[in-house]
Amino acid sequence: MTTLTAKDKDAVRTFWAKVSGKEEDIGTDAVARMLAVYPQTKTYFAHWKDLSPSSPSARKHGVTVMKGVADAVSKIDDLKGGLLNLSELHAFTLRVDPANFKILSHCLLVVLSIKFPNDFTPEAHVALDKFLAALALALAEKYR
Ligand code: HNI
Repeated sequence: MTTLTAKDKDAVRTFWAKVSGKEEDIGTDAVARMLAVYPQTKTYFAHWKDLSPSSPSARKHGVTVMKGVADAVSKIDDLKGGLLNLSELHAFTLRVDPANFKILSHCLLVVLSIKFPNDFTPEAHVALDKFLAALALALAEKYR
């Protein structure tokens, strides 16, 4: 995996500053897309009352995920160490197949590109793609 350069990290932090205040909408859209486009992801949310992409549960989970991503941005220099607890939760308690981390990352990238068409330059795209790949890898850390 390509490592994040200092420039990439700066680009991620700068982009994330723009996300601030819009987390709820972005997270909701990303989770809604995940459920709609990759319906196999619904298996993890069988306990929700309503599994449709526009459900209050999807919105709530969107907020949760975005808090996790924001936390990861703050730990960008040590994602593996910083996200150990979250990795453990997904690996042992929730038992989420790590393939799904890539799916959600992709959905998030799509939503960011739609919401911030001017800021989503090729450089920002590369940096965010690398960051989300590193985040997915860090979340998968505890699986073995
Ligand atoms: Ni995920 C709970 C962060 C991907 C299924 N998830 C959380 C929590 C955070 C979080 C934060 C709350 C933890 C707590 O309660 O202490 N999840 C993230 C992040 C990503 C991610 C940052 C990737 C970018 N999670 C996924 C994926 C799935 C997933 C891809 C399944 C498709 N997560 C869950 C489930 C829960 C969860 C299930 C429990 C919450 C619930 O409502 O059931």
